[in-house]
Amino acid sequence: MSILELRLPRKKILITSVLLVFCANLLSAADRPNILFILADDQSPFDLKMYDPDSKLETPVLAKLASEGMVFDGAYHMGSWSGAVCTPSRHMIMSGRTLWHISNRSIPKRLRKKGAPTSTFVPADLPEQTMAAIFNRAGYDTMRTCKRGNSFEGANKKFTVRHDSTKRGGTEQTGSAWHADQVLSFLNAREKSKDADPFLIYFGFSHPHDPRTGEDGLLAKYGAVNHKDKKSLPPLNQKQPQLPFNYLPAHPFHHGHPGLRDEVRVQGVWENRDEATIRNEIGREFACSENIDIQIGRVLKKLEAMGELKNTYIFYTADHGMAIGRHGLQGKQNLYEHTWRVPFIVKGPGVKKGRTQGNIYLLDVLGTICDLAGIKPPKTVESKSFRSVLEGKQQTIREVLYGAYCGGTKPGMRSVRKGDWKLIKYDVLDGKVRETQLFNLKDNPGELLKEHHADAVIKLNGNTPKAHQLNLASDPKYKEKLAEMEALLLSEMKRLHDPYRFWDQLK
Ligand SMILES: [Ca+2]
Repeated sequence: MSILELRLPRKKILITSVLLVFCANLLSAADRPNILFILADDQSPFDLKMYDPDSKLETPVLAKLASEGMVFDGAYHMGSWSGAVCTPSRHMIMSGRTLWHISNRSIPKRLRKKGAPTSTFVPADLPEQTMAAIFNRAGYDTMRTCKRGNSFEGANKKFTVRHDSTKRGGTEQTGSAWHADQVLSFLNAREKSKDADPFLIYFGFSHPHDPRTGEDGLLAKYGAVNHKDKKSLPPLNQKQPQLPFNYLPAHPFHHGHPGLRDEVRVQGVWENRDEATIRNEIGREFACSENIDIQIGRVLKKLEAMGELKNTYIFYTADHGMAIGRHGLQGKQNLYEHTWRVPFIVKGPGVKKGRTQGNIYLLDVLGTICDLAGIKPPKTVESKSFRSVLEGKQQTIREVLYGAYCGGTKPGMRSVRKGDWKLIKYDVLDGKVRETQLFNLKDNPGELLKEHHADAVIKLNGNTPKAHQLNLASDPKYKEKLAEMEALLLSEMKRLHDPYRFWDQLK
């Protein structure tokens, strides 16, 4: 019995309680969760079996992560004002801000405030309010590996340990293994120095972004070759993945970005959309994606051996999706689900197992990891925390989703989704292309168009669409729904400070 208790017996309970609370606070400080944020570069959710059971891609590590954690069916990137869709996507991830609030480049010169050095919507000290800066201030050790460029350099510089390099080769030194090696050296150093601070690791890959130079063994598994000869087509091989079920040999109208690199200059594809080219290219993509899975496995194994896995939130996603033959497109500059959506898996303490809609943007990650780590995010962060979804208390945090592609001719493309309904509009090439698409994603999840119903396409992709799986925008039955979605799009454009308007939005 202590002297304190002898002298103050009646206060014993109170003092003991105070001491207990004090100790508990110390404990929670030391026990703050680690964050491992894993980002693939250019990956459609539908490449992965958990989003398309027919996919040939084998990712056992991600499959295990998904079975032990939560898989999101409604995770989106908000869009892009540049052909380099990576750039705004990564700005949004780093700052937790919406598309028209992240960079001066997003606002056309004629619409900027006269003399203003930066957009009205971009705080001057934004890099100080980004992921690593916030977590550094909260006492976290921050580490990052990723590709170089097409990113938010001001935010990237804030990571205490940083090893960025673009690694798109087919060997350990030149490919995805290099990124995993950087994370493993950080963890080895941490183990050696017995560092107990919580960590935030930003584990980015340079793949499966093109050129999709896979490792030989993995390429062979998917029947693919690193095709470099523009004058010939790659060989067909039965091991190659089949054509996507929403494949088209050409998009029905121009996408609005003439000369777009991703649609005309990608090594191995160029302007070809034939079966051999697309199947070989998907095989290359899968070879790169399986390698990513292997590399994630190495890092998770290390965390487990260190006893850190249980206290780590693991996020797996991509900066945006990808077409590779779907809808006759090749790149990331469109707003179909394969490209607007991203894969999204989370595992960690208190995360319920299963599937959820979520309706989140990548920009919600920052607010959410702050929430999970007990950090108050700065006012600049526009994320909505989806912690309640991770804990199984809610299915979704957003009713309405907005998407933009504005990197080619203006105003470009816009999309809006609410429930099962989705609208996409195109106003490009100086008014030469003005198109509206209305889909019911429950009835037509692949966003099939009338072109998918052509006999030649059905023969090629082996998929017979149902009669109603069409763009419903011109169907009089859905006139009211169309008007509702058009109004919703305009209200989202205004709410998010989209500086453009479409032909039929101008009064
Ligand atoms: Ca990308």
